Amino acid sequence: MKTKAAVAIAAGRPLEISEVDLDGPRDGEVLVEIKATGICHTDEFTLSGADPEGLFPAILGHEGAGVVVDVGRGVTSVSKGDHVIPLYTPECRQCPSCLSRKTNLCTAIRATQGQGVMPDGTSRFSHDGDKIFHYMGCSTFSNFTVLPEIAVAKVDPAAPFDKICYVGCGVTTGVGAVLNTAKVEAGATAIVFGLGGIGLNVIQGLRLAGADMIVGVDINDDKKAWGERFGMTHFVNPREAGKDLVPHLVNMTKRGADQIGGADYTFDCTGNVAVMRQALEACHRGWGQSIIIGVAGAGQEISTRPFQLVTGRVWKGTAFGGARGRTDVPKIVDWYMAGKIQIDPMITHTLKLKEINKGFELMHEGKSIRSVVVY
Ligand code: NAD
Ligand code: AHE
Ligand code: ZN
Repeated sequence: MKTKAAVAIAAGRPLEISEVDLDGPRDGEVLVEIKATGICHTDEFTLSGADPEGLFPAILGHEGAGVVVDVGRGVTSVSKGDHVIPLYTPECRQCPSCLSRKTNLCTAIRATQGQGVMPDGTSRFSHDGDKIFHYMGCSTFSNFTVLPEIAVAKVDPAAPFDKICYVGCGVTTGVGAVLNTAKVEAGATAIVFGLGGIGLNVIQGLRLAGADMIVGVDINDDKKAWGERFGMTHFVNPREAGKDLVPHLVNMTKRGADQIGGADYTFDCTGNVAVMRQALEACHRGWGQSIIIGVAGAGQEISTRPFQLVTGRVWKGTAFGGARGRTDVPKIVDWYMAGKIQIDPMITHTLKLKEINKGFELMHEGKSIRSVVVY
């Protein structure tokens, strides 16, 4: 079949809208009509050329929602007409990682996913006979896409596609980092670095968990009002705190008799390795945990004095908020439908596919929280 898609031809180039060829689903695969897709900073990261796994030409996008329109042989868990969210972290429930119950990082198809192909080693996308790579196993910047059955979560059909597509990455990552990875307890103090599409969801996760003090840190002052909307209690612009940002944050979070300071939990939602260090060092001595969510470019490394860890601070990372997609994503959609979490106000821009490059410009300019393309 033919489908409309935004194709990433090469690193650093705007996406090109074209009609591409899409082969139907093979055994264990489903064909999904994508109804809406968000644009996440990770799409920008890969398009920029900073992603060591980046392949071109590819169809990017990993934050979608849509309808199953066809199924391959052997598919049992979804049928035509089901509303689904594609999962860049699938959940096979059979691999050693899924069975361990210790991680959400299903390994069933990770190798081929990183090579931009389906589990059988081939791509379903092409143009004039030339292969186009899949991206993160999702390729939601195409109106129709093919996914393995284990990489779709069936969700409430009453939920609006143009909002729940955000659950496909940003909402689940932010809220999940708090609830699944950090396991924040009521009364905790927390600092969130970077108040974009992920950081604001960390903030709403912290509010849900009952955190007392939620400090937001961003170089863009416009983010102060955004953070406050979702539960942030204090805001710091690092450009004003200068070199003293970490002591400033430690001082702000002093509580209790010992007056040592430092947060119980910090979250990096920037992808900047210097910020990751600040986030670790702004943790409380003895128990503070710093969660890395941001994705850093090829060749970049984190560093700190080992003494920071010797004295009890913990560095952790999280992918997709530690969520097991087929199990947890439908629940998060239900939370949204029940009004437990907010999505609508974070979707600042709704675009047509032909306007998708505008979504990347808005992100660069710091003017959007989430842009969503509606097909
Ligand atoms: P975004 O562009 O919407 O937000 C980034 C925010 O960080 C912006 O508000 C920006 O002003 C702020 N910022 C930039 N430099 C800063 C600095 N030095 N100090 C403080 N704030 C700073 O991006 P997003 O969509 O929220 O994504 C954030 C990061 O999370 C990206 O690196 C993205 O690739 C990553 N990500 C990771 C996962 C995961 O599963 N681990 C999932 C989604 C996104
Ligand atoms: N390809 C990059 C890493 C990118 C990365 O860390 N991706 C996150 C999801 S970001 C979603 O917006 C992730 O899930 N990582 C776990 C995994 O298995 O990819 C690189 O550095 O090579
Ligand atoms: Zn993402």
